[in-house]
Amino acid sequence: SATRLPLRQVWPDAFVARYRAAGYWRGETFPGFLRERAQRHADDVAVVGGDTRWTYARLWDEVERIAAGFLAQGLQPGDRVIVQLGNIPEFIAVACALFRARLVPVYALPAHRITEVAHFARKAEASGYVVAERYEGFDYRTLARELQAEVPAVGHVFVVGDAQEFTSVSALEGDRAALPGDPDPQSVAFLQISGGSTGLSKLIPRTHDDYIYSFRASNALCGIDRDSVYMVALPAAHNFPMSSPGFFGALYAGARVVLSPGPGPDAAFPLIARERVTCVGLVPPLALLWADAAAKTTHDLSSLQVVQVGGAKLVPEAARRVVAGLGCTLQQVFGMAEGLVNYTRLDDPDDIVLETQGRPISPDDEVLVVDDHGNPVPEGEVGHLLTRGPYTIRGYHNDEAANARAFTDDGYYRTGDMVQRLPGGYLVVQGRATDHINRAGEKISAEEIEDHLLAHPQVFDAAVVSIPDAFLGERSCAFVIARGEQPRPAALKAWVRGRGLAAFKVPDQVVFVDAFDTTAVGKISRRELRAQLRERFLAHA
Ligand code: J2J
Repeated sequence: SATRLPLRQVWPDAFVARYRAAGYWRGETFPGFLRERAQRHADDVAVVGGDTRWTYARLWDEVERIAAGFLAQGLQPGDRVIVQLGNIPEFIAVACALFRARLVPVYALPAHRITEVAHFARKAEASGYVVAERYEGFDYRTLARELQAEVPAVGHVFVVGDAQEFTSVSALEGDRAALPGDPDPQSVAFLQISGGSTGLSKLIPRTHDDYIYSFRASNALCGIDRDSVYMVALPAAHNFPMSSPGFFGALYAGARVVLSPGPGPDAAFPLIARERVTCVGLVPPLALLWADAAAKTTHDLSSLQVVQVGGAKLVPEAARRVVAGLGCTLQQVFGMAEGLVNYTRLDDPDDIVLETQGRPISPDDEVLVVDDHGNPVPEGEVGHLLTRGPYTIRGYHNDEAANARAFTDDGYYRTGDMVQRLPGGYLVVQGRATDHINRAGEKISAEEIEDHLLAHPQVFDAAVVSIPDAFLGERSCAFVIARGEQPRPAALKAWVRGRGLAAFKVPDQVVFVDAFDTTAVGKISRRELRAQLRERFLAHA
């Protein structure tokens, strides 16, 4: 049987006491609040997506049915279940059903493929996998077969739609009276996926108490109440549309969640008009696309009150275009799945909204800006951002080596971001200390892609670098030294794709070089090498 993993995320006792006393951790749980909303707002519409419109009562009914079905199929409370669903109502029903059955969702993105999903399955010691028959043209049952072949411990596969040899989600049934009581609020509710700056993605354990605090507090800062209509335009598995305030914040408020089948204006605008959407979260390139499309659209976007932009840096000039194009309040959001989320406030002056990435949610978010030696830098100077607080994790799941690197002895998370702190605690993101590519909000680890390139027989060495991109913000460029005959760039891209990775990780560009200039100071670090290559590339661009 699977190892019993620590299902409690442990903050030191003094911090637990402090976060409770301050009223951040209230002992609420996902099933607890959802059941209450189903009673109080029974006939209000909770979730809209595709042809589905679920009231709060109906959503809860689905949650109980699916939860009882998971247990009837043999899953045991505490088991981890990978959820890989797109922006469909079943995403929400399945996640909440797992909470209800005391199972632990592990969220994968629809873009992830076998290599990533198998890694999550091993790392989480997962015993279940939930997919849709098909999403964006891809058949996930194929992926399920590959996963079971690679990681046989994943014994249960559930499919939304035609299940073939697997178990159909819509047919799940079980004894609802046998469902367990609500979980310990301090227990781990789910595992979120990290962007992963060094090598493979890490798993982020979030508790009921800490996560619910983050979106309850977000609601107040983002203007979400029972009358709000929140649109999920980014992939629902992303922490941003899930919790900042996200669809969970919206459900907590008794508001309406509208799932857009795609992030672009074509999919989203008609839904905004039809459902009178009031709030949406976007990454910068999308926000700019929306702003341009808004000028030409015939759809009525006048219901939009707040457009949030985050996940990657929104430069002031782009921020101005977004405000001008969409004509509503802009909110910058600088967050991370590990915890800390910063918002510009809805009533902040224009210069703050246009030029900063906001300030933390909580008075108890502790933020340090330090130099390379860990010493605090003066206000206004750029340094490494470290943080701890009532919704920031103290460690990754099942990853001692990563924890030793990513957390200080006194429990601060090293975000890897370089920031400047202004008066009032506002942060401006000025770069990062780790080598990942932030491709329109999707984070790509340079090291992970280099490892896949190095596995190619015609690759002698490779360095993956982020290059500024007018549309994406950043794109990825692989500098490659060939071994023997030089492969075609397209062949190398296909190789990375063929290694079973998400499409967004395929290098946007491949540049062949004869050698890496590592002679000057003898051996240099990969990090220095990547920086050098970036500079060389930009000088010639
Ligand atoms: C610059 N960099 C940013 C911003 C994130 C809300 C919003 C976003 C995320 C997210 C999230 C940025 N300007 N406005 O989880 O709840 C970069 C930083 C950060 C990393 C985290 C949320 N907003 N970033 O993007 O876990 O480098 O979370 O450390 O995907 O994205 O990525 P992720």
